Amino acid sequence: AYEALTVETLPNRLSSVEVLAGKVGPDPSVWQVQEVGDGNLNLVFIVSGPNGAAIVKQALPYVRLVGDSWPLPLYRAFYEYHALTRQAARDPGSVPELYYFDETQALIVMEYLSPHVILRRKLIAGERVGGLAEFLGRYCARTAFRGSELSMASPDKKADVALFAGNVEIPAITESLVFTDPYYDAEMNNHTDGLDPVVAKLRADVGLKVKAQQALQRFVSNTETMVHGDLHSGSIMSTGSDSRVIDPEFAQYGPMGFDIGMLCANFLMAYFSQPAHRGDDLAAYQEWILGVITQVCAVFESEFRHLWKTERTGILYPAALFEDQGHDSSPACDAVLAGVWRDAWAVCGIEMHRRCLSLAHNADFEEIADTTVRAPLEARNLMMGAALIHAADTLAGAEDVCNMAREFNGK
Ligand code: SR1
Ligand code: MG
Repeated sequence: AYEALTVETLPNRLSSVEVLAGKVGPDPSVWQVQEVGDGNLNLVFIVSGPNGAAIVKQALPYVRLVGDSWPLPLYRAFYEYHALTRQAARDPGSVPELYYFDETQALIVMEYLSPHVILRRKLIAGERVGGLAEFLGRYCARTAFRGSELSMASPDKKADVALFAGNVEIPAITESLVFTDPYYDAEMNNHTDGLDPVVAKLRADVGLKVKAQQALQRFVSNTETMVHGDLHSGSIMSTGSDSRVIDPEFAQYGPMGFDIGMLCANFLMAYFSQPAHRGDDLAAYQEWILGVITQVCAVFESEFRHLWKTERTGILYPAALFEDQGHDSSPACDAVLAGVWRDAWAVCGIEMHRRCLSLAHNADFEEIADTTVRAPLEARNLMMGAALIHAADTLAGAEDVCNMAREFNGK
């Protein structure tokens, strides 16, 4: 039967997991175990010993952030395991190496990334990460393209959509906390003192709520690729020059623009929160963040177009209809990408809202202790989120988005 691990019980309970003993050391009595989970849901242990270290991640049967009043199925570890295997195949080297999975115990043993730290911590500390935009742009394009019928054989895609359709409660969190709760007085919501007038303005904007619900409709009904589902800066670990994506327990089949939209939102929130974290180098660091957004989007586009030309092996836009007849298929690629960006910018604005208004906030703003400093920065972020949602169909590209951010940052 399932039993949550503790720092004390882990060595005995996992002593027979050979791959763990191989990574850490053969004698569990000398393993050192630290619980380091700082997310909203799970237990995360670093297990170290004479041979090295490994991560043991175990799902809890409830939401850690809230407590056992909010039960949550253990099966999310199953989907995380399957998502990790697909991400590793679709963008090799982008995720931690998987060592072992125990479905009953809802636990995954995987590579200990060191000296990587959570990217959000680096952004708050004003650190730069080499190759970040290239890595993330490629990751988003490869996983979007290779998880869709642009690349996958139709029966494989259908089987995978069916597999992930068993994950009900986890996407439901996103459906409510991300897409819906920010726009009404939901029970678990909270926001910083001083934001009431901005919040009232957003909730009075019927057009905005329609657009947010349209984005939700696409999120729940458009299963075009396997998305990470929670690609924020806390789901990325980096050194000064290397990055990996972690934590795909929110994986589901959804719109191709979802991950890159959520990702850009988290860079924008890092941008808007910087005045509280930086001194002299504020302007330069904020511009570095905007440069990352621009570059992520440019790399996404160029990688997606490259895959379109070289790996279009699925049922969609087959060469038989285009290249084989001497027709250029790039207008079709343009049209697909236009849909991706429309979805991405809408999700981006919605994520900017939910992290200030719904249950789960982010450290970029939350660690600004003085709420008279925090509230105006969050207000800029909220207003830009609304502008993005309204303009999602018509934005020319990431440069437009960055110019919009510069404008709101000056307000
Ligand atoms: C109750 S879970 C709240 C949030 O934590 C996860 O990391 C997801 O972002 C989710 O929306
Ligand atoms: Mg997570």
